[in-house]
Amino acid sequence: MTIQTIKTTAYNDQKPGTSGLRKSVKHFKKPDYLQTFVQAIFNTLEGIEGSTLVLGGDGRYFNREAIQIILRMAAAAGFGKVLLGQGGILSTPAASNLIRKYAALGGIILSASHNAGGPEGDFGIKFNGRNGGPAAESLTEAIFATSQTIEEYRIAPIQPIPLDKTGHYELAGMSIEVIDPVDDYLELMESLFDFDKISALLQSDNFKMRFDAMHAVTGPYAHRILEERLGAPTGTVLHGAPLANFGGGHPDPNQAHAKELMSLLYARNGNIDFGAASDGDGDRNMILGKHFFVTPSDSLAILAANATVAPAYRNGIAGIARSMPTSQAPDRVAAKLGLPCFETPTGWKFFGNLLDAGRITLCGEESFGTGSDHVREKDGLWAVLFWLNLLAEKQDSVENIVRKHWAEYGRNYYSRHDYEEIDLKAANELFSTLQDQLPELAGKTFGKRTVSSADNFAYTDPVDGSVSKNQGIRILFADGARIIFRLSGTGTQGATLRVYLESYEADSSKHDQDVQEALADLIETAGQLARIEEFTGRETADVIT
Ligand code: VG1
Ligand code: CO
Repeated sequence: MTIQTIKTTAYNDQKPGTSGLRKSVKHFKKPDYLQTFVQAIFNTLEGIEGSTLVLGGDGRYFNREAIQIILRMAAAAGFGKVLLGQGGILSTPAASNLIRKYAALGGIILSASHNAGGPEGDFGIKFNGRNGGPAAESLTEAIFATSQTIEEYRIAPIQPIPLDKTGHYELAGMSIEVIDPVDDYLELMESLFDFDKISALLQSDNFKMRFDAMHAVTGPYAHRILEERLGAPTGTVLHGAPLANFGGGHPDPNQAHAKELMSLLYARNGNIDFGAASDGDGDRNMILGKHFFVTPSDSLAILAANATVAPAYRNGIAGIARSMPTSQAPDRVAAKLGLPCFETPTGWKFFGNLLDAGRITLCGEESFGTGSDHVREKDGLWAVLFWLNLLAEKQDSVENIVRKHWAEYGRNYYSRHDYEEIDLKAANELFSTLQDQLPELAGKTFGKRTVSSADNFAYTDPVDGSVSKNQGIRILFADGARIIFRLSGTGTQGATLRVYLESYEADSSKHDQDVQEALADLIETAGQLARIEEFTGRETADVIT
């Protein structure tokens, strides 16, 4: 079959952000925009000939068209085989698992994660490498460089293949396996957790759970695993049908966007004991108890402290890593267990080397991301099953488990304030204002707290020595409190300012404060130092989690 070579003009804005290339659907529909980026990936990769590519996405608008294009380009590039999720569906952690399990060269995951979908929403594309993890910075830089000089792309002139039933196709010398997206993932989860115990819990009359798939990719996974395999009553999974526009909302599992689940768990006479949700591509998780929200940073700390309840981690864990803005709660657990604890920049790609080298077993981010060495992505349903395993083992409520943890380790009051879609120029000015103050901040006192140090976070990877600079401004206080400022690398409109606030309280008689009240002085200090209202024109944050 003759491969077509199509002349094209390079774009100069295909720089991947925190997690792949993310733009509005409209942007992705510019002439050959997707093709140019995919060709840049293929031109950058080595060893394509005859190798396997994993392909799937979160089901959002443009997913199916993009898949047909990528299949034809993969055939032209010389891949031997594509493993494709049925219906074009693969959650991010399931794709990571498939890459590892079937020794693929890598995978392309079509998702803009928690960003809204639909014709007016966002689209995205990420490349994961042989280890199943997001491409390292060196690779994304190389792809970006290639994308700017692309002059043509190559595509096989084959017909679209049917996506909706499993099957095998041979096209242009490449085989395509359309596989069930859940099978391999379910098998992996069965190998990690005590399914008998979890099953007994989910079927008991004293325990009620709701899982909100937010009309995103985890619907099929949750129906199959929680309801069919583990026997949770039908109706446990909410919004389980993936929709191209996620029903119109942001598939972002947090207090602001998972309102319906929040109201179920917080209902005055509610009887739901455990609530959970995941995001567009299935890598995030939110954990709720009855009238109780578990801060993602606490969740990582609690899972680490109790890891041995799960068969996979019965012999203990090697170490923990958290992204820099994540609260220091996990550090206290690591210290007590005598384990190493690493602080990485935001984004899962920075955990890959530590996981590959066996230096950590668990890792997480404040942004509702938790994971382990079972794959190289954060994993929403994995976290939910881990919590279910913990609840089944402890026979205690979510709230009690968290309160006991605080009593033992102290509580890290924590919150993130997001100012969305602000003016890019103003955001940059805000950052230079902060940067200019950094040298003089140490020793200054704000209310009851004194700054111990202030810097712009830089990370040296302990495994390969690579250095990543400008990863967020940190203001650290002598009492363990912190204020961190970052600009989002996943937004598609203007700039999004993230302000992360943390304050430590050892005294368990003071663990009942309202989070925003406990952090009120830090919120004020952050506002003063960064002149937030002046630069953003907003009195308060748009989203508070
Ligand atoms: C956000 C989160 C970050 C996460 C990233 C991808 O990035 O803060 O912790 O790794 O999203 O998650 P940013 O640059 O906007 O702060 V996902 O679920 O979009 O793949
Ligand atoms: Co995601």
